[in-house]
Amino acid sequence: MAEEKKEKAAKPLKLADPVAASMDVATQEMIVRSHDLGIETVFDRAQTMKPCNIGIQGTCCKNCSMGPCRLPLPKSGIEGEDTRKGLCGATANTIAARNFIRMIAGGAAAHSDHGRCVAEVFMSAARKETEAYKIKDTVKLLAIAPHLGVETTVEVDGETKDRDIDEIALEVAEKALNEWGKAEGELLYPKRAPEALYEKWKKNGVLPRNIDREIVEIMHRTHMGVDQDYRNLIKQGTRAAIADGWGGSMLATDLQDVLFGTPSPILSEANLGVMKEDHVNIIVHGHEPVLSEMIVAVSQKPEIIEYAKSKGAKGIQLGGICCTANEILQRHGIPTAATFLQQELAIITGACDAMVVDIQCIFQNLANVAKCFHTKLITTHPIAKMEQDNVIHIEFDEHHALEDAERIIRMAIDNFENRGTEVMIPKHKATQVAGFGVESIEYHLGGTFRGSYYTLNDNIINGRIRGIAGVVGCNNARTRHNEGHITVVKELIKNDVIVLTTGCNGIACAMEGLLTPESAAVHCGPGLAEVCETVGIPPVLHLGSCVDNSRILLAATEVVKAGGLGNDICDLPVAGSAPEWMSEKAISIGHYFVVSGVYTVFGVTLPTSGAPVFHNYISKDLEKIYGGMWDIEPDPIKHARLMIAHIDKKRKELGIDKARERVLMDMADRQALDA
Ligand code: SF4
Ligand code: MSK
Repeated sequence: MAEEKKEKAAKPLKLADPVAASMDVATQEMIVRSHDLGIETVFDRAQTMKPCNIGIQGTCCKNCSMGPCRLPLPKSGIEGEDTRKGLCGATANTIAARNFIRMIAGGAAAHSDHGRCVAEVFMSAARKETEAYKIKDTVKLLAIAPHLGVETTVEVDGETKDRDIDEIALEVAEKALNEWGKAEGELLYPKRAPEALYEKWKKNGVLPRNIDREIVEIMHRTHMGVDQDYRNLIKQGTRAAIADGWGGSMLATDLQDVLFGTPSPILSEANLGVMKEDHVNIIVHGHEPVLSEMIVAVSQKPEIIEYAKSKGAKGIQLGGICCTANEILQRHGIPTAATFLQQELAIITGACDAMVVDIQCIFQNLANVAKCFHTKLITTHPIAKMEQDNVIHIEFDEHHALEDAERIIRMAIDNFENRGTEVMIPKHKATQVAGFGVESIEYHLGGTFRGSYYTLNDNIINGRIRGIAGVVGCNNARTRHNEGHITVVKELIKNDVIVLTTGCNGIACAMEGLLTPESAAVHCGPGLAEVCETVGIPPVLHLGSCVDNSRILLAATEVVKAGGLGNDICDLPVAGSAPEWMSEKAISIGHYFVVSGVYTVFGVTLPTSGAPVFHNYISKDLEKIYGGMWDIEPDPIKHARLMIAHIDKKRKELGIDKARERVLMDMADRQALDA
């Protein structure tokens, strides 16, 4: 028996098949290298560790120590009354709803706590307590001030004068920070939604009171023995999700834009091939731009570049992973090194001199991989440390931000000479144009005379653009890396649906070359290709990081405002998707899309399958209340077609389905003429 046990423990990890694990060639090459070097990655662990069959259905409750109570759906399904219950009597619906809204709480907390951190730095900048951060984009400051109830003008002796910008910044900082914990009233930003949507939220009693309260209330309601009605539970999930999308995330995006600049289209590159063998490679990874902005600034200082050269490097190459990548990409064109699932591979190149991590989506296994190389792994945030002893913690503080950034960069430079001989950087990288946002879409697709989103709406109405899709979210090691993302997006643009992307979907699309205007001629249907060619935009517009999904909400609001496509987001020919989601943040994002009126399809799986009544409620019934609904479809082609079918349904309801038929006929006629 002891022998048998020993043999079991010594059993080698099952290795991933590189081609089955990822569609990306650089990733495949690096998985092979990891196997050659005997270093385990997430792709291998996904072979060995299989998900829990009950957890995946959403019906395992461990909210008290009488459990865990596990209520899987019987293989034969449920016939008649569903008698499954936990020790306390909790039904499968209650358990799945509790788990689901706890995921919303986790996601909303992550986005919103990130936002709070930015708001605190913003306050320091407004008070001029720090040299490192300044109010950079005063136009954006003036644009957001009224939404926070801050006046931008003042009456002096009967005359209207512009208010002092420092005064406005300070009041914006105070009002913004107040949104997390104010004692009375309701959150201010949801009023930015179309009026019909705001009224719907009001009528249904889901307007958030403040950001923190809605998250705390989820933890209370889901405690053992509190809320036991899946409809009431998801109602609170709705309140917290709105507090995320139209609160914490939107504030994070806005305040980051004011501090660091509102993005505008910018040229860059993506994939592991952006790392350079003869440069000091510093990879920043996580979500918050407050430190990475400083790293960008310091890395460009002539004396720092000279220091790198004095150590034998030709310069400093910054690269990003996950949404820290998206933040510095959209404002500075810093290339994107990797998606979420490639993070270990960036170190396995042997050329990563320092990996600087902040918060969210960081694998603890990075520390184990870093041990095999010279890479300095540096944690920087007080709430995100690692237990392994090779990890260096340099706590970042906005009051000495530039000094912290310089210390980190010098550490990376000093580490350059410690590289082993075994460096292998895959050659693969692709060009991308990123940095789109509500403002730049207006610039590219707005009307000359009427401003706003007139041209975009016009092209939707005349059918050249069939509809708009927001395709976002993570990678998931339970499915082939990037395949869901790329297949869904290609199917959409082939059918003239313009795609707005964020997060790791944006990175995946960049790696596939879909973020260039030239890709329109290759991959798009004739209508969308014509629009992209005319205005010079890619068919997939990268709007930034996870918190920047708020840009998609505001872009949809602008489409409503521009007119001709109904009065509410749920009237628009739009759909949402997260083909390879994995994080709690994705569930919060998905839910605020749904309750903002967007039909939203998730890939992989949804933790509701063990509770069909609850699942039915968040799909069919929520549509009757908010106009949006959840759906699940793991097959990426079917997934995209569900979205297109929804877009067509909305076109029909708007009475613009005929216009599209006519345009397609025109194209066919034109093609016939060309032949
Ligand atoms: Fe089981 Fe109820 Fe406790 Fe959950 S709360 S673990 S269902 S007894
Ligand atoms: S980083 S949350 S894996 S998108 Fe925002 Fe990517 Fe998902 Fe993290």
